[in-house]
Amino acid sequence: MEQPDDTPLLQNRRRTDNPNTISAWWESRSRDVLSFLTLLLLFSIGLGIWVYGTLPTSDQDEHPHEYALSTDRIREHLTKFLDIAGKHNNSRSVVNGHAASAEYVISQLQEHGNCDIHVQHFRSPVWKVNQTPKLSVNGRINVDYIFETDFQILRYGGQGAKINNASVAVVHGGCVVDNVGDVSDKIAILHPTNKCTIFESAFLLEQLGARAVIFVRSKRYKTPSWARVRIADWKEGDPLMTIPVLSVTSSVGQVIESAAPKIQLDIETDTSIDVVKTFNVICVGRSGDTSNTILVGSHLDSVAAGPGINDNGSGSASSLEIQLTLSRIGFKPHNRLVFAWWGAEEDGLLGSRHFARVLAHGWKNKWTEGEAVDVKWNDIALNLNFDMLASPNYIALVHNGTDAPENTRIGSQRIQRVFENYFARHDYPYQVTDMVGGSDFLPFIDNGIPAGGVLTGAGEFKSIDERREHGGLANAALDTCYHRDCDTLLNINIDALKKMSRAAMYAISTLSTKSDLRGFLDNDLGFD
Ligand SMILES: *[C@@H]1O[C@H](CO)[C@@H](O)[C@H](O)[C@H]1NC(C)=O
Ligand SMILES: *[C@@H]1O[C@H](CO)[C@@H](O)[C@H](O)[C@H]1NC(C)=O
Ligand SMILES: *[C@@H]1O[C@H](CO)[C@@H](O)[C@H](O)[C@H]1NC(C)=O
Ligand SMILES: CC(=O)N[C@H]1CO[C@H](CO)[C@@H](O)[C@@H]1O
Ligand SMILES: [Zn+2]
Repeated sequence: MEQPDDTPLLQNRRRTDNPNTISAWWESRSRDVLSFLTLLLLFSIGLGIWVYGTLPTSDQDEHPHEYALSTDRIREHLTKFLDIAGKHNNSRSVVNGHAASAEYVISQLQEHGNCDIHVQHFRSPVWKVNQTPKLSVNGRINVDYIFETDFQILRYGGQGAKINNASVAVVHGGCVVDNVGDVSDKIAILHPTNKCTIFESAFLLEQLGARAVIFVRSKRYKTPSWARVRIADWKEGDPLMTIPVLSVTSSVGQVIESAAPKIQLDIETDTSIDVVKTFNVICVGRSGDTSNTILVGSHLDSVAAGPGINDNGSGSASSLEIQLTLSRIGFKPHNRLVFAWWGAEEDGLLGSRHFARVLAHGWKNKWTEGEAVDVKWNDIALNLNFDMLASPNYIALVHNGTDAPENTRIGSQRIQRVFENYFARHDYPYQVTDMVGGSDFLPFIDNGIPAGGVLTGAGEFKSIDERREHGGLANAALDTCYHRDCDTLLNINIDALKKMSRAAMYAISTLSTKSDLRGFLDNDLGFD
């Protein structure tokens, strides 16, 4: 008699063979096979789950915006900027290729971008030196001083003049009329003080009838100064220097001051200051919370001396491509994005300063009415600034939020941390650098808006330790072509451009998707 079997199929097969012994053997065997298969199955499932769990989801899946950004396309924008500079005396400065660069940015935004474009006009003074200036002393001593070695003309130092045989007035102080003395028809020589700016001194002396002003540089410096003798945040209607303003080294200054009663000076300068009209381009995003606006800025002009492809074309081309990429992938920010391409940065941040003056202080020039920009100052939660992003011998630099004024410090530190997270995730070396001046974040942190950004360095040298950490060349400038005519496409470090533009994209996409941006910016991390 056979035991009823729960597996009829096998039972049938057994019947064809020897009914007794074989069926018992097969029965036990088949149970083994079955449990083996079951175990194998369970094991495979377990293995699968384990493998799946430990398999990293790719960085690309987690940070799609970074990978959507094409370095090649940023390079194409830079090629375009270089073409434009080539057609405008090899420069994209206010008086050369800036307008054509802006037209290119606007046409790209109109064609492929997703924003309302506003143009904001303002005036900017443009300074030019046409001939090498001359300074000589006659009388008890006779010397022709050497330009750039013994003396220098300060930027914005006058409209040019030919002064013969003028006597010298040694001025002490020079900030208030009382302690100036008689300077009328004389060349005033003085040391800068920290009681007033060099412009305030020089302008007072001009109003008191001086024919020229000479500042003596402190002993600490080997060369004369090339500072700007101009109101830092100059606006239409503010005064500018008319008489020449020079700087001499401390030793030349000593000679002139001690011989002053017995010598006369000749000064000849051929310079000009023209006040020209220029503009900012602002692209106001069409979606996202307007009361938590993120303003992404970069400057579009170059210095007069070169095409400015790294400085600061690399920042403006990157932010252009970031806006176009976000439009292309249909990015919907939680917080509105506004992109700005500043004009006249190289003339002292005048574009971003104009923007702050109009929006934060309600300042009006004659174009303000017709050109209202659809952004309120208090709606701007933060500013991200991208300047030079592709220096050939670069160091990845992140602005130090602790440098910001107290009311914007915590927010600026938070922004700094966002960039640091990017470099840490990719294991890229980076350094923290100051945030005290020199670029367009300044009008923001000075007017209550936290800011941050990344950059790759300019004329400063790389130390041996920095070379160990960051690669490249030691004892060489981070950008040897900084502010020079060789700042062309060859001056672009593509690795830096890729790394840094993606850092910018990461910060922009991360911050614009935060659901409580203001809360995030107010949250003190307890930095140093
Ligand atoms: C380029 O420079 C030349 C000579 O200095 C000048 O005549 C010309 O007007 C300049 N062109 C532009 C577009 O600035
Ligand atoms: C220069 O001025 C001094 C002092 O006023 C005068 O003695 C001298 O003759 C002048 N020299 C010339 C070439 O005008
Ligand atoms: C950041 O700035 C603060 C204040 O100026 C300074 O004390 C600190 O050392 C800076 N940090 C770095 C990493 O440079
Ligand atoms: C990062 C950087 O070096 N940017 C430069 C852009 O141009 C301004 C004006 O010349 C410089 O001061 C900045 O340093
Ligand atoms: Zn510059």
